[in-house]
Amino acid sequence: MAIQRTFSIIKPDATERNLTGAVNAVIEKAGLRIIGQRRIKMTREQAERFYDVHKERPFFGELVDFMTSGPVVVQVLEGENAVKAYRDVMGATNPTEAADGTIRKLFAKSIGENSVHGSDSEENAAIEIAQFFSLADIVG
Ligand code: DAT
Ligand code: MG
Repeated sequence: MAIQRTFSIIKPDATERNLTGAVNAVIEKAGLRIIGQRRIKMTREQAERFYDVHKERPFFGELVDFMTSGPVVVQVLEGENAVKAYRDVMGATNPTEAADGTIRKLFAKSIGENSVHGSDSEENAAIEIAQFFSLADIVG
């Protein structure tokens, strides 16, 4: 498998508890390199666009409220098979179903406040990275 890039967000429940470094330690221990990183406060417009695929789901409003409730850290991660490698180390969406040692098992508060986002395909990774980063801010 080739070296790949994926997009990550450290969500407001994690930044609020000062867990950015703790999440990054798990990411780096999994062999992924953080090659772009920025702390931002998402606007509603950004969050709605980012989660557009979920706009018909009953939790959409709650999700946008949460993602705009505090600072997030947007990241570009690089490594071998990075999309799947990051999904594996994130753990299941619902932290009660997440495997031991995963970010969501370690830190997530609930299925909604689940500490991290990671792209689900290489195609979506490219779209999501472009939404938050310019090329000059990614240094591999
Ligand atoms: P993932 O973040 O694991 O890719 P997803 O794409 O299905 O999961 O959903 C995006 C986010 O929406 C998820 O991280 C948290 C929220 N979410 C998903 N299912 C939910 C539910 N049943 N109730 C509340 N929030 C939910
Ligand atoms: Mg998803």
